[in-house]
Amino acid sequence: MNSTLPILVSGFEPFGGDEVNPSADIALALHGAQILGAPIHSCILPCTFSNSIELLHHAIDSVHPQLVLCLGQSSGRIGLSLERVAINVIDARIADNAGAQPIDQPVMPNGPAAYFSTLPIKAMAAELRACGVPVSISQSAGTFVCNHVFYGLMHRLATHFQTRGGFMHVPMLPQQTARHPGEACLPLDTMVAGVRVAIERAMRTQLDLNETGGEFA
Ligand code: PCA
Repeated sequence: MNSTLPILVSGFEPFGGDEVNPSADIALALHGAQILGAPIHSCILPCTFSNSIELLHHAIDSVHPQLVLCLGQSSGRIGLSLERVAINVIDARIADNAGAQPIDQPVMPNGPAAYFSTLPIKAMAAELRACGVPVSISQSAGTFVCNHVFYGLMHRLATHFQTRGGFMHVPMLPQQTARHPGEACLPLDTMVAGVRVAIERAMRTQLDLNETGGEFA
């Protein structure tokens, strides 16, 4: 892998009535930084089914990244959450930012049922743990716009063999807990540092660690 090729990091605009989305703040904070000599390009995606994948693909085509990490805000996750799999289903619990609420639709009508992340998620999780950042492996990215974009990313990268990609959900920011009582949160600085560490470990790791990130049902 050519380590000087850029890294693409995406975040989402706020949704569901929130005024901020930590994924966008993290992506913007990393824009222009370098990791192991590779410049980071960030883009903010709309929280819409209609054009989020198209805009991500446009960013991939203009940046030519060696690695893509898409970020999204989660609810109910304690720390940073590395997604294992994107599924070919949309089942929106709320309307997206354009008012669309598709139910039981495929992301790609002729696509496979699922794609796995091609990032070394176990190694990334181990690195974050070693740095004291709360982290877990997630077996489901949900069925809303994050899973949609994750699926669209992996569908595109399935024929871009030089580019690895995956998805990380992040918890809320402390200022969001007034609107979301009881939700876990992390300070922005901790999440920015954590995403940086995770990307760096991914760049240094070709073969993922063989350690458990599994769960009981
Ligand atoms: N989180 C939502 C969509 C955008 C975001 O940041 C999700 O988990 O699907």
